[in-house]
Amino acid sequence: MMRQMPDMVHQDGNTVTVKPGETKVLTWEFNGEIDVIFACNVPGHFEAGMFKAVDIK
Ligand SMILES: [Cu+2]
Repeated sequence: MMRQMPDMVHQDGNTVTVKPGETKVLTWEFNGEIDVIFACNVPGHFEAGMFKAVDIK
């Protein structure tokens, strides 16, 4: 879906879109133990390895 809409901008509270060199803060809060994978949603970036799995204890 992201490949079909490459200019889509995400600003919904759970995602941010930043330009090269730009910095923004995104805060997520979790309750309890959970495994989370966060990733870039630019087309092709997840497949290129731009993601991180976190085991929250
Ligand atoms: Cu990316």
